[in-house]
Parts: sequence; structure tokens; C-alpha cells
Amino acid sequence: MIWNKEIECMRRADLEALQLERLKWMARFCYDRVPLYHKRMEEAGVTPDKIKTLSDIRHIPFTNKSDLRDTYPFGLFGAPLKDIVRIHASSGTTGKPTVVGYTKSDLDNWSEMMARIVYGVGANEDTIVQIAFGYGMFTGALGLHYGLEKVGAAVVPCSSGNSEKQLMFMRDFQTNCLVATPSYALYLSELAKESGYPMSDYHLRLGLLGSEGCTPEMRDQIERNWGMFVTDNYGLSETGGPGMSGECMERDGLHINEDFYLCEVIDPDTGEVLEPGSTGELVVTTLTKEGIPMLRYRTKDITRINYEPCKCGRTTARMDKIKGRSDDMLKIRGVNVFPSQVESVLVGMEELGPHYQLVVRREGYADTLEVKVELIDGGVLERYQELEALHRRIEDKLKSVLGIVAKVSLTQPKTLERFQGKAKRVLDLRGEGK
Ligand code: DLL
Repeated sequence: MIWNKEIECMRRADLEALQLERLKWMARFCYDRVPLYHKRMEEAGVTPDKIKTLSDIRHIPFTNKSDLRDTYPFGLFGAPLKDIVRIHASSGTTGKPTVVGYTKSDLDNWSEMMARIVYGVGANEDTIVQIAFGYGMFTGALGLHYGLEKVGAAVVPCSSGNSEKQLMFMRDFQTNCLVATPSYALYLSELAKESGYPMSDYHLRLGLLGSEGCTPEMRDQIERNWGMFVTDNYGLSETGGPGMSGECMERDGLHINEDFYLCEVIDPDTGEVLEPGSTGELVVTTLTKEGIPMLRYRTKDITRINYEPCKCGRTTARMDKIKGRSDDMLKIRGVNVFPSQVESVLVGMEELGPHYQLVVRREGYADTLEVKVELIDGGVLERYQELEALHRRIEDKLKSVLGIVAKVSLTQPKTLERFQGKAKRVLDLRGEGK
């Protein structure tokens, strides 16, 4: 199930030659068309003709989210508005959103990237797929939409929310594929179990989940609930949205569409480029994007890139599942904690439901972490000894994985918030005097 064998299984030397050719073009394009890039490159003493090898990319300065905000809305666009055919924006929680534009050729490339990812895990003309990402300024829904249409799937553009109706369509249309965030896929499965229809009325076989992290433990839970096979796909709006990388059937890393992206891994503190195989912050350069070309964009996402060929036959490099975002990483009493570490402990314990929240507080001079998690059986709260033993077991496990003590609060089933888009698991109350 390889959509574009010529590219996806290309010899690495040929792929790198293609990347270099495109990188040279991209550097020239940015230098000529985007004033901010021109200025930055001048200041760094690098001109496009200095790019002779792929590693010469290191001479080009990084681009950050703040650069998009500072040039809001269209300052980093590489094409005039008459050539822009689509505009999306990120769902930033503070300040102005970051706005991205696509030319016709960008949209074609986007569909191609998505087609590779979805076809590679079995989506084709026999697929009936419900897209439960929010349609709108978010890149997720339309990105998957066009890629799935390209491979011939019947696309049901449900959007997120309206969950009861979503389930009705699933039953009535015999939908066999779901596109959603892992947290929404999980929520829908719980709702389906409660909705009074037998699970045999649902026919989901494939979950194309992405846009937020999902530990293997959480993935197993979603797979069990729906009886479907789940794969992960990754991207970010600034570099074009979903389609940057996705798992194949091996699920041993997310294959990067390297003919469209050049990826590096850096030390997030020093900005130094790390050796292949090291874990650090992913930095992405777009190689064909005209609407909003990105040079060395700092994603803040923590991962590792594996350049070994995959068992599936593809030669494209694979990135590990995102470990977390460097800005989501919690520093608690000097120790780095990723919410995904907590998730890996909680999800999979049979007494616990898959819903949790991390609350960080400052008490006196010390930071504290409270982990709230739902019980499957609320009755445990009445059975003192059992409750104590469970508390202790979770706290011990958390301590051994995180290296710090966390307070565990067990709650009744269905008391923590559910999410239709990306889940918000962390409540950081430090700085609010709480
Ligand atoms: O979430 C694009 C996307 C849509 C990807 C649908 C996949 C599927 P943004 O809203 O700009 O774009 O958010 C990008 O989300 O920097 C990561 O921190 C996180 N993220 C995206 N995909 C994954 C994933 C879209 N598969 C930010 N695993 C990124 C973990 C992810 N985190």
C-alpha cells in the first residue's frame, strides 16, 4: 500500500539530491520574496548561493512563531495575494493567531502528502470516512479531506461536536474510518457504548488520529473501545498543516514526506543541531511551499529522527511519536515532566478510566503536582482500604516514572472534562498565587 513508490522508496542519495535542489530554490525564493528572511539572511551573512550542501542550512537563522505574529497577517507570504487560494490560521490561545496561505500548487502538494499517509494505512475507494476535526480555520479537517478524496474515499465532513448525530451517521452510513483527535475518538467511543445501540452497529476499522499526542497505552484503549486499528499523523499549521508525517502499518515511527520537508533536531536550549538519532526539538524547512515558505521553523515539539529504512519498504526518515512540546514540559521542583509520561502510567491500569488532569501549584516555595484521574468504579471511593492501596500503587508508579512525588486524586467516573478537539490536560496555577 504505497501511494507514490517512486518518491517514498527512493534511494536516499537521490532523495537527498532532490532535497538539496529544492533547498537551494527555497532559500533563493525566501531571500527574493520575503523581506524578513532577506534581512535575517543578510544579518547572518548568508546568501542563497552559499547553500551548497544540505548541512549548509545551518547558516540560515531560525524562524519562530513570534515571527508570524510580528508580521501578522501576511508578512511572511511568499506569493502575492492574487496567487493565494486558501488561508488558514492556528488556534493560538494568546495573542494574534498565526495565519498561513496556500497557492494552488501548495494545495496539490498537500493533498499528495495526505494521500500517501492515508493510503499507506489502508484508506482507499472502499473507505467511508467521517472527519471529526473542526472544519474552519484549523488545517486538520480540510487537509485530511482532500487527501482522502484523492485516494477515492467517500468523505463525510461531519466536523467536531454534535456527537449524537456523529454516531448516528456512523451507524447509518456504515462508516469504516474516523479522523479525529485521540481524545475525541475516545470520547465518541464512550458515548457510543452508552447510546443504547450495540457496538456491532458500528463498523469503524481504521482511526486516522492526530493533532495531539497519544501514548501507546491510550491508543490501545481507543483501539479496544472501537475495535479499530489506529495510526498517528503529524503536522503543524505553520509548515502547512497535517501531512508532514504519518505512521505506516508497521507503526514504528512517522514517515516524513521528505521531498517536501527538510527536518533537523536541535537542542532546544542552545539551538545546536544534534547528531542523527538524538532526541530534541524538531526544526522544519519547507522545500516547495510558496504561500508561506518556512525556513528552519522551530516547532517546539520534542522527537527523534530515525534514518534507517523501514520494514514497509519506504526509505523516508521516520520521526518518533512526539514526546511533548518543549513549552508543555512542566518543570516541577527542578524535574522535567511531560504529561505523556503521566498518561503512560495511568492509562492501562484497569481500575482507572482514560481521563486525567494535571494540576500544578506553588505552595510556599515548592511546586506541587496533583494528578486527578477518574475511577472506572466510583464505589471504590467508599472502600477505604482498597482506595488507600490503589492510591499508593499509582503514587509509587508515578514516582518511579517521573522521579517526583505527585498527589493522586481519584474521582467519580465522568467528572473530568471531555474534549472535542485537542485535550487540555494541564492546569498550571503557578503564578496565580494558588
Ligand atoms: O494540529 C495539524 C494537524 C491536524 C496535524 C490534524 C495532524 C492532524 P496546529 O493546530 O498548528 O496543527 O498544531 C500543531 O499540534 O506543533 C504539535 O505540538 C501538535 N501535534 C500535531 N500533530 C500531533 C501528533 C495541527 N500526531 C501542534 N502528535 C504541533 C503529537 C501533535 N502532537
